[in-house]
Amino acid sequence: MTEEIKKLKEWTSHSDNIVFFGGAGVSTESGIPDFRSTDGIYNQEYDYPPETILSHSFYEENPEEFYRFYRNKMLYLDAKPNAAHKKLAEWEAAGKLKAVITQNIDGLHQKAGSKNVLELHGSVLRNYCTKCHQFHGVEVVQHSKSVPLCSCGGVIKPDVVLYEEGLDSGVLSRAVSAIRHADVLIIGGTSLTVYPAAGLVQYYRGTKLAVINKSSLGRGADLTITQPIGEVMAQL
Ligand code: CNA
Repeated sequence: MTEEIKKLKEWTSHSDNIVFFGGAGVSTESGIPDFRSTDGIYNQEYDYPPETILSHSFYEENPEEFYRFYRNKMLYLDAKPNAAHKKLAEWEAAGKLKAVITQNIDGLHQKAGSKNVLELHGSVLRNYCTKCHQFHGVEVVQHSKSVPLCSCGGVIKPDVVLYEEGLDSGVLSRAVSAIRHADVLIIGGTSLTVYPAAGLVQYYRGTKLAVINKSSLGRGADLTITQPIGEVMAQL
């Protein structure tokens, strides 16, 4: 065990107010590609950059292309939680962790057993009709050949925050409050480049900010670990 991991273990073993803030890198060890790693979605061949396809205006103007990309690149329904998701759920059950704040939309934290998950960008598992507002499971989107439609004829939209769309203010304020009151804040598997989510970090007031990220974020953390997050969390 490295000195950094030893230190994080010491912090987390003495705390009952850990908050975790994570991104796509938390799920790469579950086989879901992130956006910005070398094998991430940004480096795969596609007609448009993901930020363009996953924007509200693109969704409105090219719904068939949006759903083609979405079905191919955003749905990993067989993925299983890895050691990072599991450790966070274990800490919550033991009364040590207050919240998981995630930019991920894959539902893996809940699959691992976490209860207080603040999904800043929504979830692929929830989908709703834009006309009659009925909720639908992900299968309707997964198995649709083109734009998924409700029995009422309305378009079914994933409950996922697209670029150009606003975040849920209730989720955002709960995230701010959790971070503001956290003792240990662990930021993991995120490039911290997507706003407003990335700006949440500024609300932390403590002195135990740990970053676990494969690439350096170049920010003033109290502890930085540049190893795969699942491997790190398995040792805590
Ligand atoms: P990102 O910009 O792709 O950054 C991921 C970061 O994680 C990078 O800095 C990587 O170096 C790092 N990383 C990758 N694998 C690991 C690992 N095993 N251990 C530690 N670090 C690792 O992703 P962000 O979350 O920062 O960007 C925000 C977007 C990506 C959000 O809007 C998400 O909805 C979106 N996204 C989500 C998923 C998902 O739900 N699993 C997948 C792909 C993209």
